Amino acid sequence: MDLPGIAEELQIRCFKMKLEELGYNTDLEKFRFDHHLDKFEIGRVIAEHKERYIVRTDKGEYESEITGNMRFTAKSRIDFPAVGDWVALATYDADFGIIHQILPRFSTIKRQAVGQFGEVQIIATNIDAAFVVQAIDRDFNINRLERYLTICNSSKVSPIIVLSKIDLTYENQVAEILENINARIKNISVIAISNETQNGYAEISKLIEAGKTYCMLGSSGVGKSTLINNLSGKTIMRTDAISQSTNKGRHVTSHRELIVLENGGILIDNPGMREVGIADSASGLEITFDLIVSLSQNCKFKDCTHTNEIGCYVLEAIEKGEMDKTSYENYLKMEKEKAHFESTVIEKRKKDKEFGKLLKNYKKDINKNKN
Ligand SMILES: Nc1nc2c(ncn2[C@@H]2O[C@H](COP(=O)(O)OP(=O)(O)O)[C@@H](O)[C@H]2O)c(=O)[nH]1
Ligand SMILES: [Mg+2]
Ligand SMILES: [Zn+2]
Repeated sequence: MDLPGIAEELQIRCFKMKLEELGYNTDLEKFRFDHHLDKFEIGRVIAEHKERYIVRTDKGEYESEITGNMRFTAKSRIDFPAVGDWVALATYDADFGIIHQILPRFSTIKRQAVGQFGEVQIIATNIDAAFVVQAIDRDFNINRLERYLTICNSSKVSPIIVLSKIDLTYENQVAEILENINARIKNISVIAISNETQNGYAEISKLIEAGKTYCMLGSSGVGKSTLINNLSGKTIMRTDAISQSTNKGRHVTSHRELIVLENGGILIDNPGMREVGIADSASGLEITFDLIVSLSQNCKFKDCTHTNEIGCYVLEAIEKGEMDKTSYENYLKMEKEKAHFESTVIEKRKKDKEFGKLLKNYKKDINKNKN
């Protein structure tokens, strides 16, 4: 009898079972196998803070850093690990690890970094669906909602809209807002909830599937962490009321950003975002504003900008009341941002290239002087 073989197999099975609870799947296992990563542990990044990562494997949690080589070859933020990533990890001691490789991401939610044009920032990776949360109070803004949807659509992540804090208003106001959303945004589920009364929780729970990963998107203070805590039945995420006077305590990063619910669903919380810039969301815009895309096929000119052209079908539709004017204006604004983003990326690449040349010549000069 081949006892070690059986033991080994059991161990492998056990290893897979546990990682699967974190969302590990056969595609990732195939990659691990094909790339001979068996000398590493496989784990998922469950929190990040200033280039230190907490990685969860089947054996526990490891505070981790990346290899020097990984940092050296990184071309942008995209090449660094992010919450949601699967990584190959060398572990040392009971709780320290070095990340050697990021396994392929099946989806990446990113945005334009605030104040750094041309730079993108990863919000989370390997996400199946995103809950876009807006509170029904003064946070509510359909333009911003379309912005989040565009980000989801360009990331291949399906969005679900969550309207929170409905306990703060009357039922007919909730109905009115739902109507407004439905007039502009089609084919996306909208769930109205209250973290106080837990109204709407059943509907949300029904959507969450075991082994799938969900990300919370939305401004600070809308109730994302409270929702995760309540769904998990534990206080895992730090909740945080915004202090309007000092602005302090705004971006409270919780210790763990990725958690597994009892029903097997995996949730990623997100520190709030004050701005969500549009990065490379060309296809995202087209999906979110599919009505504009289908209307524009009838425009007289192929390169119609839908702003002042004669024979523009989009403008005609607005005139006839078939297309929402504010939604159209929101589209134009994001389209402009996208164009600006693209041009700054090109500009940045040019500068990087020039700098590279400069460095090369400089090195040449030094070598010349040496000889
Ligand atoms: N009335 C009401 N307050 C809520 C609701 N959800 C969250 N809050 C409160 O709003 C504040 C911010 O909540 P938090 O979950 O930290 O928001 P986050 O920044 O989106 O994670 C806290 O004081 C919560 O108690 C809700 O549905 N109704
Ligand atoms: Mg929070
Ligand atoms: Zn047009």
